Amino acid sequence: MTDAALAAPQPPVWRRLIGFNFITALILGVVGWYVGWFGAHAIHGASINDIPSATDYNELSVYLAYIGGVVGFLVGLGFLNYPLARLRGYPPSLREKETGGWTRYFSLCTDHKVVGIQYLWGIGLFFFIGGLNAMLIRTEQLSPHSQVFPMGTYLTIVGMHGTMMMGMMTSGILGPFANYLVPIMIGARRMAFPRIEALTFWLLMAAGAILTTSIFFGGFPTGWTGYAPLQTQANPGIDNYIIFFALVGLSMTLLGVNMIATILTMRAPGLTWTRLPIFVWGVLSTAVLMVLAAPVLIAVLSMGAFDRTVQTTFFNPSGGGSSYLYQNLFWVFGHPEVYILALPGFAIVLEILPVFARKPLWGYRLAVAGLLGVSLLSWFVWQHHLFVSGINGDLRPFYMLSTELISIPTGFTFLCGMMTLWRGRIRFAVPMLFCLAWFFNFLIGGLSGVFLSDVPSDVTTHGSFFSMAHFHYTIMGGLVFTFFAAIYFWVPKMTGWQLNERLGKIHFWTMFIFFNSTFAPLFAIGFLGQSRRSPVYTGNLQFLNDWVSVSAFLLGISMLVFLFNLVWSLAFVRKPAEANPWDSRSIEFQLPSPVPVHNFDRIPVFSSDPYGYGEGPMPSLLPTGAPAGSD
Ligand code: HEM
Ligand SMILES: [Cu+2]
Repeated sequence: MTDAALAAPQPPVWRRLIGFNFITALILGVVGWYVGWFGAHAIHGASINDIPSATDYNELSVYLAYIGGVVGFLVGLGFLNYPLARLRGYPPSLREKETGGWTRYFSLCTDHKVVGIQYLWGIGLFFFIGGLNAMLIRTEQLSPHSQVFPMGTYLTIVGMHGTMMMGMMTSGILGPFANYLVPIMIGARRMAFPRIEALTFWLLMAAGAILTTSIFFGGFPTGWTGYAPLQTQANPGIDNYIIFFALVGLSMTLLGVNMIATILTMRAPGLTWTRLPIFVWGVLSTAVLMVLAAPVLIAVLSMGAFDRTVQTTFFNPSGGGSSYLYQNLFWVFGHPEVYILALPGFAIVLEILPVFARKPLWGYRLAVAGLLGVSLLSWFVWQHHLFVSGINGDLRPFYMLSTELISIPTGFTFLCGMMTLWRGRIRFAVPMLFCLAWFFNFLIGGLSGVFLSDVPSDVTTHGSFFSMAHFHYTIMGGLVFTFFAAIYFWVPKMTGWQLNERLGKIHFWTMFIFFNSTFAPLFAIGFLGQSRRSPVYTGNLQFLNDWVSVSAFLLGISMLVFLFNLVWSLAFVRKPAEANPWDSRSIEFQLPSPVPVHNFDRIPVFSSDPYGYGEGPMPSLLPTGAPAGSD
């Protein structure tokens, strides 16, 4: 708490624990859950005397219980206070921003920097749970027979891992880093809708808890795609999947709207479109995808929920529905979704490379065109997921072509990145290492994607471990590596403490090596015929599978190295971070670490883009006129 504003006397801790905060939210969440649960039993005609003892479930009870729980949770955090106060005639305010101390991380806070840090820890928690599930999958795969878990449990673990990872990492960059950085990078003091910003975070946390508790309702057998008709027939654990993903969709839509509104309307004087940091362009193109794709997800899941509760037949052929409808709608969301994961990664690479190559970003406009081109094309490819579904084969050539076209704008990103490195003075700091690894991993991910987008080869690789290897190379090798680049690059700025460089390098090298030794063999395993979502494989694949499992465990350990670094550096060593440890020209590094509550004393005026390395002295906003270096 370096901030003078926050050093004002705080009420004692016991006083801060009473009121609208995390504890109240948990209590009201449980209350809301039971209200919904018993309400559903009442609707189903249980007599009032039976309701208190109603421990059986019906479909409706699971939905109403969790909806009640989420509402109670949000009310407990205080999300109704402001709208109600306004209805009673109180003037507008941003009072939630002024709170200080650690308790603000456990409450509704409208400071975009607090929300960014909340997101980092919150997503990190569920990423860890998703990772543990991956370890369990690889434990089962140590043997060619179903050995460790019963079949249904195994499927639940696979689905839980995939769904958790997709749902959480979708906001993996925009949640922590765009919320924290976009206002600063565009010279604003807050996001356009600060309460909606906080809402997106708490919705996501509620969603994560709901998916995790799916195990109490028997889990779900569908994997992360939730295909009907399996979905319609599954036990109530799938309701948790549906509520989880619908809430994630809601959170994504609101996050996207907020980003678009902020970037369009709140840029400081002089910040023209061609001066916008490339990271902000990446956020904008992702946000557009979020706003257009996520509502489709909410819609398709709602239809599934209706099929399960009130006997509609959207996806049920016997009532005139079709499971193709589910598959199409899901992938109309699902394919843009994979670019919602990938684009922020591109943006981080392009943002960080110039700093460590000491060169301006090469081909700025081409890079922007690449980001926008990917988001546009991603709408025209979804049926490549249905090549072998039996749907009309005449559609195949179009989707094959459109999918391959995406490699052109993606190539722009590669080209701009490579040309920025060309003849640069490269420093191999930890964030840079993670960005360089992105080139390697994403190239393999992209090239293997060609085999899946070409119908003749997809017919044999679809549904095998080959596609598993492909998308882990793009999502984990692409997005998750840049996620760590962003952490090492910006967390010192966000927290004010340095991360240990040596541990960072150990983390990088172990993660890079064991990531590749986990996922590269999966291409071969896929070609040799092992199918996805099955604990059983032929005996001749055991050696390769054991190799992969051991590598995966070592990969898991490399994550523990990171976690250790984080906790050790931030909680114990606490070496203060400099304002500008990387000699960056970007505006957030011209502010003190951590950034003060109001970001800027005066709103800055921009006169150039942030990539003018080698072009005169660094800009300075530091209040003390501290040396910002020159380059
Ligand atoms: C420690 C790193 C990881 C390991 C060892 C790992 C391993 C696995 C394995 C073994 C499967 C199941 C394959 C099957 O039988 O179908 C799987 C599925 C999946 N993984 Fe990962 N994974 C890791 C990280 C990630 C990350 C970071 C993401 C995304 C952000 C991710 C997304 C997925 C998805 C979407 C599925 C598909 C689930 C489904 O079939 O429904 N994984 N992973
Ligand atoms: Cu796709």
